[in-house]
Amino acid sequence: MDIAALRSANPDHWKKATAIRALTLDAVAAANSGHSGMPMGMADVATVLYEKHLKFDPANPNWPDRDRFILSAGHGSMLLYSLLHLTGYADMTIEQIRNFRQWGAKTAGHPEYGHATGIETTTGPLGQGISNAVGFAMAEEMLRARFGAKLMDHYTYVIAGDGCLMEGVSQEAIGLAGRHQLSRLIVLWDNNNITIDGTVDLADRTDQVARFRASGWHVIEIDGHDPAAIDAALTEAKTTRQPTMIACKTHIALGHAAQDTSKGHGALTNPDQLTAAKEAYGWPYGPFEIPADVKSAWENIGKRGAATYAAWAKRLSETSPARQAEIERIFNRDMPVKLGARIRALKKQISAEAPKVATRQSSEMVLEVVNPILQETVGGSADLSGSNNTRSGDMTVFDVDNRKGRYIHWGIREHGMAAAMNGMALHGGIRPYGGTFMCFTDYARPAMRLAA
Ligand SMILES: Cc1ncc(C[n+]2csc(CCOP(=O)(O)OP(=O)(O)O)c2C)c(N)n1
Repeated sequence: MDIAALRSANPDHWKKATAIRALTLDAVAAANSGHSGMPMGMADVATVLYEKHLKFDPANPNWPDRDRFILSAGHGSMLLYSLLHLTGYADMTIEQIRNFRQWGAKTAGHPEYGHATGIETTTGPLGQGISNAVGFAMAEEMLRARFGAKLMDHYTYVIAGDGCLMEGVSQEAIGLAGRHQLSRLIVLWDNNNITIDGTVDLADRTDQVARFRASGWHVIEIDGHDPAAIDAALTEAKTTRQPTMIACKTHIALGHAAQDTSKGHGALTNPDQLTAAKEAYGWPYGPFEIPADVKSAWENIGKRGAATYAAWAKRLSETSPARQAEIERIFNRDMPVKLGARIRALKKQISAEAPKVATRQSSEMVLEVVNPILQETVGGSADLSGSNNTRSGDMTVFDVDNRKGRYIHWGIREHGMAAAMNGMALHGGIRPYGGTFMCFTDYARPAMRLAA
């Protein structure tokens, strides 16, 4: 790869992307562990995404109508931590970056939900993030249908690697997204042909482009180091009726001696090679040092969302008080007052009548009371609706032409169902539940473990 040519082609972009690469190299070197190659390879894609497309406001990180960014390739956590630090998330200080992977720091080896703002979900177990993202995108569709595009109108972006796409759960996610035409879901595939053991063909020869197309996705193939191509692909992705996969051809550990090798995947800590990489980048700064012009360019990107947030908050304030209260309630996960009285009445009735019913029937009796009151519940089953009794009488089926539907036919996809439900819950405004038979919950276990 001709680094000098990349530098001179887009000097301003190069400096911003290089800040990510340099912070990654420094943090991994200081920790003496971590994954350098993926953030170095995807820095260009991430820079264009945050600079030109992602709707976010570091000052209001829980804004319900923000775009969601899911780092499915969670081992590349320094990509996310760098972005959060550079764009000005208050809790992602340079001290946190310096303490990458240290006890008590927010900057865990893999991003953990709740440790720092801007981390939308816990990733690390490959395949989970892209599968969570299906739930995030479904939640957005449902809430846009319920509250209107003035209040709910955002995208879910995912960075996924070869490992995410090899994990079986990704097929369940891809199939669901294609079937439901989740056009607000945009996956950026880090197509670098490298995993830990070597090149991808050691273990896989799937034509990923054909695979996504066969599942109903729009696919775009680009050079993942060309900012104009990245920008154009993201723009195109927003015009389609299908979910979009952008295959970003990249070089793992770009500009380092380990570039394009499996050595580049992990911790690049050799001091001479680190110095040589920074020299090639034209980055003469000390460890963790970001020059003021680059930092302020990134901070300006972070401030860009403030006006969009303010406009959204104004639109919210102009809707009816009842609607405002409802949005606040569902995102705060509060219960409607009348639910308690209805549950008490049901308990009283059941204890008086003492009916002999199967557990799935008693579950259904509760759902019949809860669902009409709790409009944020979303039910479903992995093709066992009639056996699990998960659909209450008031629920219609979620589909392309019925985004208000609150019942999902997940198909025979227990793992994908559970992972998507995690995404819905993390999106906020939705309370998902799903059913299958007890023995098949083993198929959903990785996602259930993450939920726990
Ligand atoms: C479920 C699961 N299995 C194994 C791993 C360990 N692991 C972390 S990264 C990785 C290789 C992933 O390759 P790729 O997605 O191509 O990442 P890149 O080499 O491009 O950084 C593996 C096997 C994991 N994180 N999750």
